[in-house]
Amino acid sequence: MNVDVLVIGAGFAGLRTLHTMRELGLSVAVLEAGDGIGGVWNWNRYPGARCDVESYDYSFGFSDELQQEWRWSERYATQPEILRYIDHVVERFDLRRDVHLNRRMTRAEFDGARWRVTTENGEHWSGQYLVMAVGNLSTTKAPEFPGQSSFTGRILHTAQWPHEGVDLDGQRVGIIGTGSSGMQMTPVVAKQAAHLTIFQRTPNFSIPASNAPIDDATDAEVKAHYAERREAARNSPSGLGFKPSRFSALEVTPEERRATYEAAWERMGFGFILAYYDLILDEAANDTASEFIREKIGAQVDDPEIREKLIPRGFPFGTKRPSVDSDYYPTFNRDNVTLVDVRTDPIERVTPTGIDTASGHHDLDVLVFATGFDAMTGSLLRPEIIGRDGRSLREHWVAGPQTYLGLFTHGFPNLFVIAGPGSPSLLSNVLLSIEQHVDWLAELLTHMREQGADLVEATAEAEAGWVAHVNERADATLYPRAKSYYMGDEIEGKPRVFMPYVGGVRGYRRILEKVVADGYDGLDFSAVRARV
Ligand code: N01
Repeated sequence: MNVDVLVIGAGFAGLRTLHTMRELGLSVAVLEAGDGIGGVWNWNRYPGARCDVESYDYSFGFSDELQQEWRWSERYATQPEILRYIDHVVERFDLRRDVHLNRRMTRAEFDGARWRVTTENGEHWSGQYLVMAVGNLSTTKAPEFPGQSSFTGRILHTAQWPHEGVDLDGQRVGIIGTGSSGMQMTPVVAKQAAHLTIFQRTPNFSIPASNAPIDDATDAEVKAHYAERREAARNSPSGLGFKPSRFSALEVTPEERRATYEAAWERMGFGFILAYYDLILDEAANDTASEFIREKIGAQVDDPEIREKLIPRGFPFGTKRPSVDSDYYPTFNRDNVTLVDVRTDPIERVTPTGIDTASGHHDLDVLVFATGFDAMTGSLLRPEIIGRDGRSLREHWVAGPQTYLGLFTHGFPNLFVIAGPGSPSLLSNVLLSIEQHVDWLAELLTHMREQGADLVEATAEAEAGWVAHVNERADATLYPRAKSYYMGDEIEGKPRVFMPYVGGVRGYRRILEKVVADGYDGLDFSAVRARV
């Protein structure tokens, strides 16, 4: 089937692209690998899954009617509530008819004018534009331990959770991984399971979510000032509306600093990192925050040995994506919960009845992998994408993602990546970053139509300049100090480069605006009439 715009992925990014491109009068088809709409929110159905960005901000801002009519029930929405919201959006804007489920793109090739796409089920599609809306955390990572196939219980991955749910009542459950997914799941599963064993490799920093139901007065207040809230988010570094402090953590008294941290701990979630402007820039400044959080984590755990295992050390707070938790640490005070530190007590093998670590055997009925994703590039490099001159994206990105503005790749005309590597993406409220990209692309395509251009491609110079800028900005921060998925550390052999853009949502928007003001600087347009 031939359309103007082929979109890969029916999560928030794909749906927003569909809606906006349709409004431009373009024909659009969205190909989705899964059997449902919703992207990560369709896949990640593990118990306790919820968003750690506030509901009012983690929602579409393009329609005032939509944001006025939708009623969020909690400060941080659960996965089922977000999926209901997505469903509402799909119905309200009549999106379903252009979404094609169970169509995993396996190959895309540029033929000089259009993108020719093949799906796993053998279908052929073509589009003048190819929009990759595949998400940054969508290709799951599932390590294989020796003996794993002999396990007689059930093996699950948080990001491929069965739609019908899993009854964990009275089961002996093991969870490998203590990132956001593992941390969210732990307190919920501990209440259901007969016994829960957590296999932890790297203890991470976590701030309390301070989740709460939203009452009518709060809802009315937010909705009365929604436009200002969105504007504040757009003008903040992370798209969460938090303004960074103008002060250094090192220029205030210890008493002042403590009061600031106490307030941030109670309310700010991710915003904690902005309590002082230099927390992510200066190690001594960061140490003050890291130490405060370590103390707070320790205070929640009774047993000194377990406490010691849970306290993060060896990397600055915020450099490895922190979590926002609800009762994670007190869960380790329960009698039915065991913590295994696999750095000192490594997993040796999976047996038919559980896991053998160096110190002994752990009986399990269910083994959950909360081991995360091949982040940022996983879903872009899994399919074969062949650009101009027969060069593949895998070849072009062999040393790490090469993009201009995180949107374009030289040699791949009319291919756009939404909220991908080289853009604020995972360092931002990704929903806001998605909308920023889609709106900017809509402007670009309108410009192309007005100019009679069919193709747009980043120049090699613009791409090289942007990659250098992304790295320079990252190197001026503490981010590269941690082993993290921002740096590609989660997958062995992945190039070690910093992938998101640290310049912030507001700074990035200014760059996008300047590119337009400078006549789409860094982009080449050509008028080869598309062959359909
Ligand atoms: O994945 P992760 P996640 N042996 O990569 C461990 C978003 N998210 O699914 O740190 C033992 O963070 C690994 O250990 P280590 C959010 O952006 C959002 O939890 O590599 N352990 C780590 O502990 C988040 O950051 C929400 O040493 C192994 C864990 O598995 C992102 O998704 C909710 C291992 C993986 O943590 C990913 O979170 C949930 C091995 N071989 C997720 N391999 C929201 O609320 C890996 N690990 C929006």
